[in-house]
Amino acid sequence: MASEDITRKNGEYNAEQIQVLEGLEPVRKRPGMYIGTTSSRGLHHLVYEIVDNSVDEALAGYCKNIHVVIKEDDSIEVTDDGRGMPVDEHPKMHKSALEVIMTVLHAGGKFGEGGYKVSGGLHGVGASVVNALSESMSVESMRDGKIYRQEYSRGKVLTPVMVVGECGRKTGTHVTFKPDPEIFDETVFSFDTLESRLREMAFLNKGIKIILEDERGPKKKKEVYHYEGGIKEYVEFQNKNKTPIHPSIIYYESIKKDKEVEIAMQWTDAYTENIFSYANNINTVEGGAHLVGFKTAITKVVNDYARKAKLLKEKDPDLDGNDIREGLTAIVSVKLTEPQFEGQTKTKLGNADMRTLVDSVTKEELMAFLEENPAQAKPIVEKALRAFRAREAARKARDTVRKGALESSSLPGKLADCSEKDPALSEIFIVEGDSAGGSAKEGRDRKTQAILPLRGKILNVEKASQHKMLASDTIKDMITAFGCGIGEKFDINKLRYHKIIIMSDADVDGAHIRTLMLTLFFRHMPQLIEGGYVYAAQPPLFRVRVGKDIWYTYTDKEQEKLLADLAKQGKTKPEIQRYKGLGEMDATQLWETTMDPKHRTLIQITIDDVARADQIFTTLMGDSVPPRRKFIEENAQYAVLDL
Ligand code: TSJ
Repeated sequence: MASEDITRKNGEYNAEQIQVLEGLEPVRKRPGMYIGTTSSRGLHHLVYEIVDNSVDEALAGYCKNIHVVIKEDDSIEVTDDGRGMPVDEHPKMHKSALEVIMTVLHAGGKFGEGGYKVSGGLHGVGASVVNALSESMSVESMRDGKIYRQEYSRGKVLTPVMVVGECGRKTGTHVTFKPDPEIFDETVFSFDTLESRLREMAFLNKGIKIILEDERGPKKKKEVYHYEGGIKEYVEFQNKNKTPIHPSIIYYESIKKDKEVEIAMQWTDAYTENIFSYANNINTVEGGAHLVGFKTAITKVVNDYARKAKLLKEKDPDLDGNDIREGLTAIVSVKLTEPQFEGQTKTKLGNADMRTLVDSVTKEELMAFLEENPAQAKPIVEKALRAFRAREAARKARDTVRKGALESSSLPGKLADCSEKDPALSEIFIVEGDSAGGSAKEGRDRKTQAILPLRGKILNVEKASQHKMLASDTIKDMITAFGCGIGEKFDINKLRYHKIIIMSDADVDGAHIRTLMLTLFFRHMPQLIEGGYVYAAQPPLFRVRVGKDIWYTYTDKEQEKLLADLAKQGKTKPEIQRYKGLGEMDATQLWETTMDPKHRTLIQITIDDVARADQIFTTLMGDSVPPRRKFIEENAQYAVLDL
């Protein structure tokens, strides 16, 4: 395997620069190794992998427009107006550069100066992996007045690189591919998922225009993502359903030869902080050097300013970083030539020089903003002061509560605990309503399944301070039952159940309750979701009986199919019961359909896209009603689970 680092000479691209590693068979054998998963997530990843190539071309300064189309048959078409992929012959392999890029694993050109190759980042497995995992793929490169084309199937070349036409002065690359159903569990693309990532890409790379079109079904869609303001517009977008406490979005950038920093921020009246950090367009979920630099600088600058402006008295203690960041929406985006990705999910930036750079740029720029805009600085400092006082009050409330309900030795009275002590083998069902709670207690497996019935409304934590939240009995019960505490003292290692299962009705109210609980978890115990401990139970929608045979179905589609099958078998007049709520099932039915690990379906709650999840919760739970109504109308009951 040749893997020496080859840099380009005279700014010219040579086929020699392509690093040659191996063929594509391993990719089809072990797709998970290359794209993480063959689920829907892996499927969408293919699109990002291809689009990254065009974004690289844009970052190198040669491409403005990227056009993505979901075709009628769920194949994908990506077109850009860059230089067109090189087609010159590789001297050793005697193949066109284009063919090498498409058919050889880890083959890729180096962009050298002037660009940050994002596709070298998190996954960055390249076009050949997409090719290997597609039942069909074709590439066209428009270069030097000619259109070159090659076709493939499951990574194998079908045709040589041929000139198929002329294109005059036009240049660019055009790719189509259809993911292989032999590989993927799911081959239907979600417009929303693609939209979310492509929009994010457009925000992160100001000026590039990405068009997303959906040619499927009766409702064709077309969206254009094009932001001259870049991440400044991203903050505006994130805050569109929130209430800013000062008018300007603070924005600054620093562009050096091989390092770029771009930051935008604005404070709102929310109780949570929303800082999204990126390195080379990759969401650094685990943070890292750039984020540390940013946080340190903000804490120092706001404190220094507050003292200078006498908003903080000499005897007052320094404001805490957490208090300063309450309600802050910020995007921290850095680009660098050799990113070091660390951490469990390789989403933590390790490059220490990014900490000092972001720190120094932020100190200078944020201080300048506060000093030049005292009328905007004041509400920012006052918000931090209020947060500080609220946090003190919450701490006091916690201290009192800890002696009582939050003490893990005194579990809530309503909890029917399981006898198993190993958290890995224990699960807790959070059940809405007393009658369902009763059936669940009766029907459960007492060894491994605990039941916590919830009475009354769950507090909407989106609109309440931590202080108020800790006064809510339902929330206190959950915190105590889980055993890991709340706030700074939260300790995931003390979690008493490795499955927390939300069991609510399959209707709009049930979805609402689920959303309230997920909001609580997402905002105050995100480690529960990140750790994969949170699930939603799936109760059946129908019970169908013919004589002694009984079937349960969980979706309308399943029900239709069952009824059709029964009709074919001549089983007419089935007795159909539609479950309006969990309360309608007796203990045995509830066990059989929803709780028995052998037969139930659990939906694990995951959050891939924190920015989108934040918006969904703000929209669903925040103050402004019209966007909420629109969201609910568009997403019905599935929205909440499709984060
Ligand atoms: F690789 C691919 F098929 F996935 C793909 C590549 C898909 C799409 C939609 C676009 C691209 C692509 C590649 N767009 N633009 C480029 N540019 C180059 O590959 C390129 C062009 C010129 C030079 C040069 O030095 O002259 C170098 C490169 C790497």
